[in-house]
Amino acid sequence: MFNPDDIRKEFPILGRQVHGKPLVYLDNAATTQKPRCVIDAISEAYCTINANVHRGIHHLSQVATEQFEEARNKVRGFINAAHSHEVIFTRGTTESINLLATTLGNTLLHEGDEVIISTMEHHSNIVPWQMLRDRTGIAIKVIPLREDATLDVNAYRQMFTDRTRLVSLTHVSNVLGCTNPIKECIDIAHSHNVPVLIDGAQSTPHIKVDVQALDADFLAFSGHKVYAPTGIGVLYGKEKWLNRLQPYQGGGEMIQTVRFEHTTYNELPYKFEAGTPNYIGAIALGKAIDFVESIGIENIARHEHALTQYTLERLNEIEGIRILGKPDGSAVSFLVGDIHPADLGTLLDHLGIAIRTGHHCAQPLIDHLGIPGTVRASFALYNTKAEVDALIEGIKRVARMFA
Ligand code: C6P
Repeated sequence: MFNPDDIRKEFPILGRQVHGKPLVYLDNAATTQKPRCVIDAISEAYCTINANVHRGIHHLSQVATEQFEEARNKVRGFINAAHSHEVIFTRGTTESINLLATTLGNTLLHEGDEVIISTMEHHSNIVPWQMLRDRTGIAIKVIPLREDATLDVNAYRQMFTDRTRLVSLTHVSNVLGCTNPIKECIDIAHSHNVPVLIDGAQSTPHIKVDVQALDADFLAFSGHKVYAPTGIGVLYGKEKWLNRLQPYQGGGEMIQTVRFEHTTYNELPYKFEAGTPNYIGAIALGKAIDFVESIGIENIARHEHALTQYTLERLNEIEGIRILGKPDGSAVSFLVGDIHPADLGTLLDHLGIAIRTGHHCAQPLIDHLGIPGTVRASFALYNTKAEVDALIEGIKRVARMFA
């Protein structure tokens, strides 16, 4: 039985107070808290098996390498990739997208080629393509939104030309909390022989993302949003695509032979993992995946969805409430009358309630909506209805102060 009250006991930080009040942590889209098993895995790895991976003949290095590769295989299972060598460890979603943009730009994209993104992208899925545009002369095309702030799939359908080379799209918006029809978008792109990168930063922690069922060509996500530590993330790529790309960075591990005249590169995935990887982070990510799978991603999705629905219901009690878009996942963005999001966020913080305010690293979306920013509550598996009630009472209290 899924019981958030039991699950909370696994997260030491949830027991602390902030400004003398019990912590109500509703900023999970920014980062999730860590269960004790993940925290312990980091400590245990440093205390018992720490050694550089893929380098040493000695026992510790071999055990560390085994655990590192086991973690890669856990990630493979988590996203149902066909092969573990299709899983590249990075620092997070941002580095994964930069890796792909850089290497596509060095290899397959040329002046006049087009990359399609959407109005609701995070800066991590905008700026790397702009940098590539400035370097190579590619064009960026932006999928518009409908009146209700959902993706305009009909407009998207019309955007393909014979120069379209990639679609790079967020699965779930970090601001609007809506889930894009990613399978449909992938099918449309594939009908034009165009590959798709899914920004899975906000989907992988909350819903099953099966790269084979979706037929995704690439997927980027961050460990720290899936209960793992910071500094570890993943770029998944289909073998056939990764084999066509040149390495991202040069250094140790990504080579086969190095001579001053000529260097040959390692096989997948190592070709894209120059230097000492964050193997402790990867091992801890493996532990976090074990944790999520022991609870069941479907149970997590159901629980968070119910919390979101309950939040929407209760927010509607508040005079002047404006919900942005059509949230159907684990995050809700809103505004209350004329209260500036930063003011509301600061006052809620004094009640021990952690939410995020501002543009959420999606300035073009915020500009499109014509607002100064939003207040965002975002949920994880350990959040409860009582915490939603605390949020609503907090907002009402702030609203009374501004009345
Ligand atoms: N969004 C938020 O509070 P990194 O920083 O690399 O782990 O993730 C970047 C990123 C990429 N795409 C989407 C859709 C995201 O939501 C994020 C991170 C956080 O909304 C921090 S800005």
